[in-house]
Amino acid sequence: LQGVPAAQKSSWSSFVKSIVSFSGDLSSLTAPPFILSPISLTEFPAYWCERPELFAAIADAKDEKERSIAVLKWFISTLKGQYTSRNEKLGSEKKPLNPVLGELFYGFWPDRNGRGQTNLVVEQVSHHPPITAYYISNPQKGLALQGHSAQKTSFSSGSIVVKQIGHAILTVDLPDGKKEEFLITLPRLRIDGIWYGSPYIELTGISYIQSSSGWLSTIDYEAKEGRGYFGLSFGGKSHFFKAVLTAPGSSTPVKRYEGLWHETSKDSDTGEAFTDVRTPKEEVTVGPVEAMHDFESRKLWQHVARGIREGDYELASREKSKIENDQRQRRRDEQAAGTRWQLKHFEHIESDPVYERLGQLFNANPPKEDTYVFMNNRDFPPTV
Ligand code: 0T9
Repeated sequence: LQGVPAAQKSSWSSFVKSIVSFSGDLSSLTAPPFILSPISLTEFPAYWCERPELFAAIADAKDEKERSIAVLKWFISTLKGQYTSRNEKLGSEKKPLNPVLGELFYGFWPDRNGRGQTNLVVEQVSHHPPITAYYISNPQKGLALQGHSAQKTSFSSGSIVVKQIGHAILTVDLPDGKKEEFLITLPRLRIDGIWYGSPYIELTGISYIQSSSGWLSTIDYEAKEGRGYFGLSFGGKSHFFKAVLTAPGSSTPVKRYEGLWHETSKDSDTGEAFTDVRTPKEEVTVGPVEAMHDFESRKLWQHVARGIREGDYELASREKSKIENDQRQRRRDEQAAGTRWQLKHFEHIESDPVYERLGQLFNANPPKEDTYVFMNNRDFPPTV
């Protein structure tokens, strides 16, 4: 139990036992203080855009094939932030704050060198189970990413296995007035290191990026070895991936890439550099807490977060109880009044038509998924 402070060893052991015998929504389990993160899950969609210039570059690609390559490059370059940044910042993977229904997170990345400003809107659209919807747009470049994220967790031979539910659709407005769409599916996660109290994420399985133009990227996180130009140089290492790009209606790879998604990757055939995320990323800009709506994440959780950061766990748990009691009261009031919580920015639809249409092209499983459509009712830029 090297990751666990002496005073919390027995509470970690009983927490691990409760995970083992539990299936469903892990976010609702009470965990020992050392593993708590002061950051809410509503902040996580910001990982999609911490390299805004790679996002913007999608709009500058010259044709369908190049756009698919630009989307793959941007996607792979987000993985380090999505899946290893808590280890780097907080020492290990930690349990994020479980957002309340209606929790909000707004932010942006400023325009720089003509890349355009990128805006972020996040809303917690369900509490039980937790579902987070997001909309990221760069209007100047004609780019918009809409998605939602939920998880199904189970426990298997010492690891937490997380199936990601949800998908993202990237829409690109082309100069000729047409739109190109990309359906992005999400990999499975394995959370290892649980026994030692120092959890970290490994990606498993396969994910896809299907373009409406027909180009398809298939990303394999479990490939054991590279076989291209680099021989076995990346093989067997953690965070290894291989990706292939196929043309419309063909299954023969036109491009192959491989490498470590948290470091660098290359074109498997030419050895040319593909992604490099060793350089610093740009964190999202948010307004001051004083100017926030009560349900904006950093305002809502500010005292809980301070308690966790400063090791004042009594403060954290007292403040968390206040939030939970307020939520319970709201739900009771709604029930008494026969009303339901109204989402602010998203509208739920049972089946996403873009998912259905693009999913058919690569036999997506499941063939249909629901979605949350952004209502286009947030003005940017916010005042900072
Ligand atoms: C979408 C991402 C997701 C959210 C997190 C599984 C997890 C909640 C969901 C999938 C983002 O785009 C990418 C990264 C990390 C994922 C989290 C890692 C994690 O541990 C939590 C779960 C709910 C736990 O908190 C498990 C208990 C904890 C003690 C293990 C550290």
